[in-house]
Amino acid sequence: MDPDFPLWLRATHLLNFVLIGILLRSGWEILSSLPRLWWRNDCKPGTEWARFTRRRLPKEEGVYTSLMDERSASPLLTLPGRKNIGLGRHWHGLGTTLWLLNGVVYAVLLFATGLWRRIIPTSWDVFGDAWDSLVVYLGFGMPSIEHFQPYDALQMLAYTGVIFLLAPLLILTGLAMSPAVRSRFPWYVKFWGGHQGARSLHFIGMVAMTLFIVMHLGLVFIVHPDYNLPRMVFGVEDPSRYAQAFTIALATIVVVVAFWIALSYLSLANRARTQRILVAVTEPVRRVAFNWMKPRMRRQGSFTEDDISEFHWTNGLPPTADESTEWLEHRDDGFHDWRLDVGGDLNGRTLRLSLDDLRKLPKTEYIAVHTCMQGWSATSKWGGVRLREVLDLLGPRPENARYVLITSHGLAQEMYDHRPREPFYAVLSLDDVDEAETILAYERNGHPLEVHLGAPLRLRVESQHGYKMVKWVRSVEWIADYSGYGDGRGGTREDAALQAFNGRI
Ligand SMILES: Nc1nc2c(c(=O)[nH]1)N[C@H]1C(S)=C(S)[C@@H](COP(=O)(O)O)O[C@H]1N2
Ligand SMILES: [Mo]
Repeated sequence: MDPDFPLWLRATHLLNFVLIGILLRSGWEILSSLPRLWWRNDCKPGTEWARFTRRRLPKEEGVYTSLMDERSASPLLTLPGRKNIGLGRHWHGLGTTLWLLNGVVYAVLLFATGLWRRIIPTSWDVFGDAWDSLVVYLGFGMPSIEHFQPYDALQMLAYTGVIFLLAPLLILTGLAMSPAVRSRFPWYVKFWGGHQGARSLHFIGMVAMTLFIVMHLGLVFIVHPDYNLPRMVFGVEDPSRYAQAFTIALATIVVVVAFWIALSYLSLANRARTQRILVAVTEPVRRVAFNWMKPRMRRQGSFTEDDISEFHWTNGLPPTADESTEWLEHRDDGFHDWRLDVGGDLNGRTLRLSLDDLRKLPKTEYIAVHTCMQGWSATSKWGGVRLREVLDLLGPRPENARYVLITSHGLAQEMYDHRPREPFYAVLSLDDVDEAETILAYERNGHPLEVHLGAPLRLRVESQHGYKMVKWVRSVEWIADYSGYGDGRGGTREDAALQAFNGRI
């Protein structure tokens, strides 16, 4: 006899439990890096609708950085814990990929086998019946077993809602936070109320999912567990095997929770290794899913003057005397003698361009949303010169050039393991360099760039998060390979926070 709850159903159910735990825990890690939520897309201090920190934000721009706002969470609770947003994001990416695969297998088999009929309601009566069940539960009673066929109306509504509304909402709002998606489909991010709308809805969806899991787990053990548990474990309705099923279910939960926590400590035991492994397995998915997206921000539906923000968060403070006296001197004389070094070994020469030289090149201007991977955003009009055009002043691209290295006058704000702070740099792939919106910006909202936002020149790459957008730029050059720079991961945030090179999400 075929079991009522076939093996594929029980297996996807168990896997779903494991993966949702990974998603929740890594999601909390990401949230702990900026423990506040907004609806306003400039994240102006004091306007957050929720916060999970006692710290008050200074109202002034450019004195407080988002790295300062990061909270350390326990590895018992988050994945991996202890201020590791880079690894948390990798786990979230891997978790999402596996969860989507598992979900697709489940949905296909659900419809192929006809089992969808016991989950998706096909009659309006379900609402009345669900109400009756609810009234029984609220009176601390429970509906008798005949109501469960195998699910009662309340279960059908809850399961249908979670699988076909809540899960898609989480996926869609998650996607809306990818810079690659935003640069290619600006209207899509606007649809969700901007980056902060998507982020807040993603959070609310997470809370709903968590509440569902708690209720679901509780009720399975409280309401006719002698039917539920043998079905879930053995696939058949057999109350005589209740004790056995109960033991297996409980042991499984203990093992899964231990597994979640073990992932945190294993990740923390060797963070560099964890990054290597997670990046290796998530990279192919990112490539297929995001790397083809090219910015289309100047098209209809893009951001307009009305979107420009009142406030702009900061990450990384201007160079101090121990970082660059050179930059401080330039700042003090209005960047008059400041020069951008263009070129290096591959070209065999270096051009030194002044701000005036750059201003004489064709100007590119567009309105764009800046997002930090930690979660804040701000919209500005950026003006500057295409990176590709600056590099072209050196002549054709050297044949062995695979990347562009951009260096800064400042040091990294902090590194993991409290290692010495390295000079801030970023490496761009040729695809990013060739995007028309990849610019060296000297203006914001029509004014020369502010000191805390990177004066006199900063990078903008619209299909990436902020960590690629080097401020206080010192030099740009073609390179063949990035393994010799910093820790060899292709950028300071890759080195310091173990973020993925060419992340795009
Ligand atoms: N030189 C330098 N550039 C930097 C940083 C930094 O610390 N130093 N932080 C990066 C990060 S993580 C972000 S989110 C953006 C923040 O840009 P903003 O301070 O102009 O808002 O700058 C990027 N560029
Ligand atoms: Mo950032």
